[in-house]
Formats: sequence, structure tokens, C-alpha cells
Amino acid sequence: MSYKIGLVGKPSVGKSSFFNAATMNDVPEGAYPFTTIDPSVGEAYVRVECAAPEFEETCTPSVGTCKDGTRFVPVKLVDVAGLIPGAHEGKGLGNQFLTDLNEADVLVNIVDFSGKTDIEGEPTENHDPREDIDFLEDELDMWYLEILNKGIEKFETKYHGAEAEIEKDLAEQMSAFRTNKDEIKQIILGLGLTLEPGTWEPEDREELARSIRKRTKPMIVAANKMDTPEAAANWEEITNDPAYDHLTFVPASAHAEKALKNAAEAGVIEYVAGEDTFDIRGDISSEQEAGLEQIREFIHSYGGTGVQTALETALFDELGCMAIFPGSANGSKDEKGVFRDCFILPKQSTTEDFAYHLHSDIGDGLLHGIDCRSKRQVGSGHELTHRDVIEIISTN
Ligand SMILES: Nc1nc2c(ncn2[C@@H]2O[C@H](COP(=O)(O)OP(=O)(O)O)[C@@H](O)[C@H]2O)c(=O)[nH]1
Ligand SMILES: [Mg+2]
Repeated sequence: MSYKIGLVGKPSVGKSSFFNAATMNDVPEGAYPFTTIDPSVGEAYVRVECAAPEFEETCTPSVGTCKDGTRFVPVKLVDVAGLIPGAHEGKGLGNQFLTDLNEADVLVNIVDFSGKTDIEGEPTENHDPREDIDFLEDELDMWYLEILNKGIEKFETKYHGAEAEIEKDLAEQMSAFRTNKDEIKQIILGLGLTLEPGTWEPEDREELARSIRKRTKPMIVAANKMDTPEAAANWEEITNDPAYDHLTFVPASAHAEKALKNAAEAGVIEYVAGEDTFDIRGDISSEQEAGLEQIREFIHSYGGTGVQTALETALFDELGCMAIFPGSANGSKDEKGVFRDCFILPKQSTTEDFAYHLHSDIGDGLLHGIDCRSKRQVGSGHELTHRDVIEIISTN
């Protein structure tokens, strides 16, 4: 039931490196296309400031961990097979890629900001990363357009009687994108189009496909390989380019994250994933130290390696999810421990949604909730916010 974050991007941008750094699993890496044949699914974590210290408690997480007041809550990470231009027509790994994409709740587009790989992932110099961003968005849009066109075709050839509703047929055709007819109708009207697809120009269809894609496939960009000197200049230029204002960029170095985790595993450093610093332990060679100091400088100036931040930005900012702690307003304790759980809920979740998330019986018997910080009662329709600590009062 955990959220799934999909890593996408053309070949050789560092998807597998990023995936490995975030999950510390072993997936083959290499500077050539199609290293990743099957999408790999692994467990990664998002950080949430633990609520237990505010209640002078020590948490006992049922899943994930807690380090110095930072909860690491599990999410699923998918390393999606490399996409190349024309994938929507079945080029490269084509349709398999598209099928895998549908399972992700939110996407992180990994882009090689060093400019040292061309659009197909082959080594080059001075490649503009904007081309990769455009190509990925276009590729997704063309995929949506194809499905949209099929839906329109079906609508136009089918006998409807008096019940013709284009939004209904499109929602059916696009059901894999987790949309519905109300949303489709809203998007159509929002673009100033009528509900008569016969009046739509080819550009209108493209615009519609793009709008539906933007709504149903939230995506951020992880600017990877920021540890290279070329990347800084690209970062400056692209994040200041108004044409990309619609995207959120996170500077990242999968290499740095992996190096730090490896060093931590070897007992050479103490490093908490996502932090912008680390401590060196024990004896290391001056060469090792120089390498680590270089990484220290990098994470210091970018506020971390960006691997954790990218996942958290995707889940909490782009998708709007929130973390909710079940609590006890009168301080009563479960024998298994306190602050055991930290649940990730969709945006705009209410007390009632949370109750149903816990169990359908708890939802059915919901009386009200209690905000454990203020000790105030909250109604079933009350919208929760990130890091709320809520006790559910239910007859069941
Ligand atoms: N400098 C630098 N190189 C990286 C980084 N991440 C990945 N790479 C290199 O980019 C190449 C492709 O990486 P890989 O993870 O296989 O890319 P994928 O095809 O997108 O899965 C490999 O040579 C990696 O070592 C990074 O953060 N910095
Ligand atoms: Mg790969």
C-alpha cells in the first residue's frame, strides 16, 4: 500500500545509480543504454520529523527507522527502463516503459545536467539538458494523445442515443491514468473547448492530451551529476529559464550519495541519509579523506546530495501527500510501544480518510478525532496537515 515513486529519463542519466543510492540494492549500472532490462522495484525512505520528542516520548517505529528525531518512512522506488525518443511508437523498450509508468504515483525525471550524454544516452559534450526534459514530456504527451485519439474514435463511431458524453468515453479509455469523467470534463472546458470532439482541431487534441498528462502524471526533475563542473552552469541557465517555470528542480548527485553510504557502511564515516554533513571516524588514507572532503563541499553548498530531497519533494510537494502519526491524547501507551506508525496519506485527507486508512471498521464507527497537540476534538470532515498527531475515536 505504500506510495510508488518512479525514476524516469533517457538512458545513462544515472537512474540505476540514483536507485541504488536510495535503496542500497544492487542493480547493474553502466554508461550504455538498456542496462536496466526489467524495472527494479526497491524500498527507499522519505524523511519526516518525528513527533515523539514533542511528547517527550521515544518512538518505536513498526517500519522504517528513526535517527536523531528524523523518521525514515518507507516508499517504493521504481527504476524504470530507459526511454528513448519514439518509445510511444514502441521504439526501444517502448510500451513496457509506458506500462511500468502507470504504476507510479509520481515521477522523478532524472536528467544528466553535465551535458555529457546525448539524447540516446551516448557520450557527447555540451548537450543541452533541456532537450531531455522536452523529449520526456513530449514522449508522454504523444502516448496520451494516442490513447485520447482512440477514445475520440470510439466515441465517434459508437451509437450513443441521447446519452453521448465525450468525457465518459475518454475517462474509460484513459482509466489506467487514474482519471475520471468529471476531471476530464473540467480539463476540456478549462481549455475553452466544447464537449463536441468534432470541433477540436489537431492542436486542441494535443493541448488536451498534455493537460491530462500534467494532471495525472505529476513529475519533478532531479538534476543529476551536479558534482561535475559542467552541471553548475547548466543549472544556472535552466533553472532561470522561464520556459521551465512549471517544473521543480532538485540538484542531485547519485554518486555522492552512494559514496557516502558506502563509506558509512564501511564504518569510515557517520552519515544520516539526506543530511548536508557527515563525521569522519577512524583512520583513513589522505586520498580517501580528500575524496570525502570534496563531497563534503558539494553537499554543503547544495544542502545534501539531493537524493533524499528529490524523493521528498516528489511525494510531499508535488503530489501533496502528508505524514500522519496516530497518537493518544491522554498519553496512554500501547504495550508494543509509542509512535509506532507514521502513515503517508494523499493530499487533502480528512479525519475520516485517516480512520478508513487505519481500518474500514474504524472508519465505519468513526465518532471524531482528537488533535493530540491541542487536545481538541476534530470532526470527520476536518482536513489534516502534514505531521498531525491524531487519535481516532470510533465505536469499533
Ligand atoms: N558524475 C556523475 N556520474 C554519475 C552520477 N550518477 C550516475 N553517473 C554515471 O552515469 C552513468 C550511467 O549511470 P546509470 O545509473 O547506469 O544510468 P541509467 O542508464 O539512467 O540507469 C554511469 O557511468 C554512472 O557512473 C552522478 O551523480 N555523478
Ligand atoms: Mg539503468
